[in-house]
Amino acid sequence: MKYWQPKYETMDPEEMKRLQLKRLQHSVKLVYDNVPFYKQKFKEAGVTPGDIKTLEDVRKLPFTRKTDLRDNYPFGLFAAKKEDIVRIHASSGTSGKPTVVGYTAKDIETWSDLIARSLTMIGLTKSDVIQNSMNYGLFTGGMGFHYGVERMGALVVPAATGNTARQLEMMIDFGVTAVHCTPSYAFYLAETAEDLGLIDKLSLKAAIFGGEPWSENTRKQLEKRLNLKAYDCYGLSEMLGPGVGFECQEQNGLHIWSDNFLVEVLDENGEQVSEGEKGELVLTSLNKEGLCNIRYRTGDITRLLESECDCGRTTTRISRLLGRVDDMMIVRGINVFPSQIQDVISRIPQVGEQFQLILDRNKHMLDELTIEVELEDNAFTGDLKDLKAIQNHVQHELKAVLNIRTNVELLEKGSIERTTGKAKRVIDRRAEL
Ligand code: DLL
Repeated sequence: MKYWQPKYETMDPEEMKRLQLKRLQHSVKLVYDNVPFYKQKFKEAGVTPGDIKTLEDVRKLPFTRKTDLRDNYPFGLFAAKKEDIVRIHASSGTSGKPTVVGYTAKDIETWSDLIARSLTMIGLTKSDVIQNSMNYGLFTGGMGFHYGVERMGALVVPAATGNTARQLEMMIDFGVTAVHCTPSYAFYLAETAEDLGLIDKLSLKAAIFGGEPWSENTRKQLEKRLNLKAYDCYGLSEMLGPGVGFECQEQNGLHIWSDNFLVEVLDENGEQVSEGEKGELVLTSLNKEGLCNIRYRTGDITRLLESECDCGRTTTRISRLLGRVDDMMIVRGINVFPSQIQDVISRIPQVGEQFQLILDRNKHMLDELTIEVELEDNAFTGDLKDLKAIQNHVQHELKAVLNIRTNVELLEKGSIERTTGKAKRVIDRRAEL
């Protein structure tokens, strides 16, 4: 089967716009009538549901941010009655209370179908065995994805996270053909499988990576080491969870399910960027009941791509996520994104993929950025001169991209803590000084 819901996946663009407008008008009315927060915000912006006459009118509506969900913790932004909410999930932020999101029974159905669409899109069928190595708690990557696999009719192995050797054993014993995990964890899995000599025993053909940013080089490396095809899955709890955007077999950008989400990519002044330009992804729920977010600022940076794709789907397309607006570090006045550093490191064969960034302030109150990376076993000759040369090379490559001097520290393989979920890459100690 090529498509899960061909009607929506291949809809004529003009018809899709009409559907989006109808659904946008419905969403706006839903929150206006049911969520005091939205009613108040719309009032302040001088807009009512009746003002939304075209899709472009979405720009009259105010933005919503993560802080709005936090300020209305836990259920203040829910658009459905509490008795109609059948499940909650939550995402832990860097500070304060988590963000709580709620789903009606219909939302869970919709979500499962979007995951089933995505899995079908990468060629998986009900004959596949899919291991879900994501945290099964309040995190959406566990149960959210799980129900989608079941919806498609494939066999789901709810492995959750932890015990990497056991994860590999399950993959071998159960004939697992696809795995869903964070890209950070995939490195850990690959490393462990190599150490235990298990790579040849695996029968994985696809991996679905999501939950955090990763790069094209990471794809190349992991595809080679695990002998599979790796696909990008984007999502956020505020919109659903995994499955908001997903790559097809072209592996060239993510399809955003346009019947469910209205996409804007905006510059720092809130203006729509032109095709191919970088900007912040802003999403509006078009088909949600429990939590229906209007113009939600994801904080994620992407590019709008031309919507035509050789896979035949007509949805909006975006590039892989290129970092976060708020992840940006300002080091000696220069904007630095962890994703740029990840990209440089992944192109240097003498060092591994694991890295950690430490920001300090030196005695002259100047920022110091230290990058800890692991030396690959085969790059260690025992000669200090060689180590120094590698260190200089990494520093040089980073300087060329970042335009700032950094301190590179080479560590023994395995020294950087491995993670089963999302990696914590940045330790900022500047405020402590
Ligand atoms: O991470 C949902 C998810 C689970 C997506 C499993 C994919 C797979 P949150 O915990 O709310 O939800 O975090 C959402 O994670 O705004 C991005 O910054 C980041 N993120 C998620 N997927 C990707 C990706 C889940 N493929 C936040 N590439 C988002 C880059 C991603 N960043």
